[in-house]
Amino acid sequence: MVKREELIDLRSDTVTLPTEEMLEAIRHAELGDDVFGEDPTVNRLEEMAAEKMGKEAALLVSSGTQANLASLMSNAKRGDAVILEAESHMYYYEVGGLSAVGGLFPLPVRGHHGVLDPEDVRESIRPKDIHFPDTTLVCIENTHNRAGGRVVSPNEIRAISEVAGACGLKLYMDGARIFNAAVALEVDVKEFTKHVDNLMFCLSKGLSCPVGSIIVGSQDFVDRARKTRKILGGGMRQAGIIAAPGIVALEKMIPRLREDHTNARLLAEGLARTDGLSIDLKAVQTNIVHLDISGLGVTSDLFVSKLKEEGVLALTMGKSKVRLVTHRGIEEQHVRRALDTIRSVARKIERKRSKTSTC
Ligand code: TLP
Repeated sequence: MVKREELIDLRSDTVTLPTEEMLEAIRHAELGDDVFGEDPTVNRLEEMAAEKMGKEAALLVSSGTQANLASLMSNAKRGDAVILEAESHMYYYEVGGLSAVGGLFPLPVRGHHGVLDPEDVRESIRPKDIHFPDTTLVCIENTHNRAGGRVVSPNEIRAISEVAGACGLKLYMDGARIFNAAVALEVDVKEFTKHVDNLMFCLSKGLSCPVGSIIVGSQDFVDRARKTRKILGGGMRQAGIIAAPGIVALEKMIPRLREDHTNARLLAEGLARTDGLSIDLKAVQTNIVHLDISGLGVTSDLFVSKLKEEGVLALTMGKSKVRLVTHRGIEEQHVRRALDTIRSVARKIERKRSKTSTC
């Protein structure tokens, strides 16, 4: 069994630990009761986030899932229909919260590598009719998790926003990894945010904070989201201990996401040259690598468990797909070691398979 400290954890960028500077910032944070609006550190982080995103206001929440749910509920009323990508995190991984808690009716639309086609959006909007729920919101995800960290470009967002706007719908972005998108295209994050009404982004992923996500939008929208957060039990008291590392993240941690992208590319290119494994290299645009192992003839569960025995942690993404994510703490040397391990596990499976098939 490989020792915990020797494991190479490529399951998610959520496993990142706070930096020393973040821990120091937590230790010295000026605190107050945030439900009374009196935590100066939270207030400062929210102002910084709004400014960075080019919007009026921001709200710190506990998680990306809570940010999405509070945002959906603040953008649409119970019974409304919401258009979202069929593989999106909100539709796929959030326990159906938008219906279970928000009372919203999802209209999933399949995108192309996670990107909605504006014409498909137009067609999926239900006309005003006594039989239909009101369609009031379109949601996009950037970068797109299940599409392997694919960037939705500012032009693609603009085209969707034109259809949404023309039909009187709001546009919301799950921008959990929006800074990865900005770093990948080397543009200011406002190039993405200017086309959406509101969005959320996560502090707790590549930016390395221990907890937290931020909702950003108009003052009026954020006021509603604040109330919705309270309904969801998400009003926090001395939340400055969460906000303090968030400030460090916004000030210092964004440019280094580039290293994660470089490491993901190194990993992807190495794996693409391995028998039995295939990767769509064009799809590797940020810090996520999707590996297709169907050529090995084993399930992804088995493959992932073999990797774990050898000290590499990965996630299954379906029967024959495996996800690897780079992040702070994964250096080039770890990528090279992970490459050797993954290749050797694949080779062993191949060898076993060819032995059994010749008998
Ligand atoms: N994604 C997690 C898992 O839930 C799959 C991960 O490891 O990638 N939006 C997007 C696009 C996300 O990828 C995630 C988390 C969330 C929202 C939810 O964030 P949290 O985990 O903070 O609730």
